Amino acid sequence: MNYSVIKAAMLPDALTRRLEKQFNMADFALLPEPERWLAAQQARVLVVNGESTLTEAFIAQFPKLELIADFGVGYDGIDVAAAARRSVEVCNTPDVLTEDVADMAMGLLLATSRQIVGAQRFIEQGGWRDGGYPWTKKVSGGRLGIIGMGRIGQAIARRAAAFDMVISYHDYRQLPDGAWPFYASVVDLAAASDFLVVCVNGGEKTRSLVNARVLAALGAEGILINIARGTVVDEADLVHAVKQGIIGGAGLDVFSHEPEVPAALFNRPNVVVTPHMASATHDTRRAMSDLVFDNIAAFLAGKPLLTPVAPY
Ligand code: 8YV
Repeated sequence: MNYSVIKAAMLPDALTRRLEKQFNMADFALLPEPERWLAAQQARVLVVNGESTLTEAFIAQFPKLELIADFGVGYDGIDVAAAARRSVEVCNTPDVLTEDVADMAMGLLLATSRQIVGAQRFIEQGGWRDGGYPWTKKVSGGRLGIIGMGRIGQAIARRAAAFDMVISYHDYRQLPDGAWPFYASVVDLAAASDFLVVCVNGGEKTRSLVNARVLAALGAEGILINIARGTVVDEADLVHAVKQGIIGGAGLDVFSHEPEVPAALFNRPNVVVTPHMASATHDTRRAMSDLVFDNIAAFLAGKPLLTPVAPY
């Protein structure tokens, strides 16, 4: 059996079928030994997703590996430097999911600030019969701090501009065009914001970038939104801040130990949680699938990758 393409993560069924048909792709986790060992010796391409963890030791199991194809834009779980040392290329799925993730950030921002989920629970539990729902926090015209002004951050800024929001940002570098005020310090950005949206890359460089100090600076009226990676926010500090009213609320699509979500965040009117679904629309998941397929097809035909990644 020829195992040149190996699936090492959850992928959409249609993409899996297409890769199986075209490249005879095998599922690493499902292969029985000794076929699994044989597959590892033969594999030229590994297909993974944005939640995958590929350490140097994991990559070393595949001596003939040439490409890691990531079904996702985030590749913080892949040791890209270790891959590069072995001349293994990495590709991801940028751009095609930008608008969906930005939509989700705005959805969480509105749902959390206006307590849309809590208000639905209020109706379902019969609360409306005893009076109206408590007043909530105004979004339009508010001060929005964006952590990570890349493609997704800028897509959020475009949407927020239509809500007349006043936008500032933090990034590891200041953008050359200076369209929005830049804060070198996340604490200072939080102190100057009513809403703080996390859309920076995950990984060691940004681990716990949003911590107790940042949350204290955001303050008792402030709302935190995270559509990036759970690792960027110190989850214990966040839970403490929510429980103690140190921040006003949180809208979260990502968590530190997915699929586990701290139960302390449940059933609070000022907290909205979703299961890492920001890019999970039919259109976008199809576009991501096509991009993964096209990258692999190009690579195996000896052509350049469509969307290679550079180590960060
Ligand atoms: C996906 C993501 O949920 O693009 C990313 O980095 O985290 C998401 O779009 C993930 O890659 C699918 O498993």
